[in-house]
Amino acid sequence: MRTPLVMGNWKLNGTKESVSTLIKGLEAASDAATNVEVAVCPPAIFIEQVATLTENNSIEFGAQDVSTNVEGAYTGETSPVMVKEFGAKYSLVGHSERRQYHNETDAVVAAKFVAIQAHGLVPVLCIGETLEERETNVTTTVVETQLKAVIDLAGIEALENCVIAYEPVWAIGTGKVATSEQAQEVHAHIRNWLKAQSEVVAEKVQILYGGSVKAASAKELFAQPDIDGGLVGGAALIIEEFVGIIEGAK
Ligand code: G2H
Repeated sequence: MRTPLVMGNWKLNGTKESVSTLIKGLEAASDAATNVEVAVCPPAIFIEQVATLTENNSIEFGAQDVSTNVEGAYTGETSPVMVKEFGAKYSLVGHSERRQYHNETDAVVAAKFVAIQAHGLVPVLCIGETLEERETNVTTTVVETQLKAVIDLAGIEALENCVIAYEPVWAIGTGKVATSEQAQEVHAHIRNWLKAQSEVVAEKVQILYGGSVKAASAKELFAQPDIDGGLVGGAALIIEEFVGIIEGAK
């Protein structure tokens, strides 16, 4: 059985005060949900604060992005080693906003995936199609291509120790959540496609759904056999919503 994972992606949001309020508001729900793992991905500058605030509770944390480089003349970057030093467990990689606004290609995403694992973090590999791609019926080709770039570089075994987040781009921050049937269909396709390469990976890998998840939609989404939790953006910034989503994963 795969443990459900509910992960908040705070994107470019937060203040020292709101970070503290959010973590304090989440810890009781996280500690009570013994069969659900709860994690947050704050902006890099708040990682130290989150590390301190999560020392005595069950909330895990990760970065939203890291460099492929460990150190050196790379202005503005955050190293996976730095993130690890503060006790992070995860790093997102390949979020569609990174692909879109920072021109991250499948090759860049694959290199980051390898760097994240090499330095002891678990990559949360984000994949998903645009609206145009869905409407032209190439959703499965798109997600396979995005996965294949990582498998070609890292090997299929590397996916034993990662999380996949299926995030249809058309559902991100738009309020348009994929129906549970639409999401399950793609999740099942991903798992079957992986199964043809490794049964162990297919059984083990958690596949999260992301894209406008709310407390009201979480329970039905998470009840699907191939949906192992959620990557949550906007609703992760509202304590009651995020707690409701955690409840939906129990
Ligand atoms: C998708 C998701 C979190 P939101 O980007 O990664 O954000 O829930 O706001 O659509």
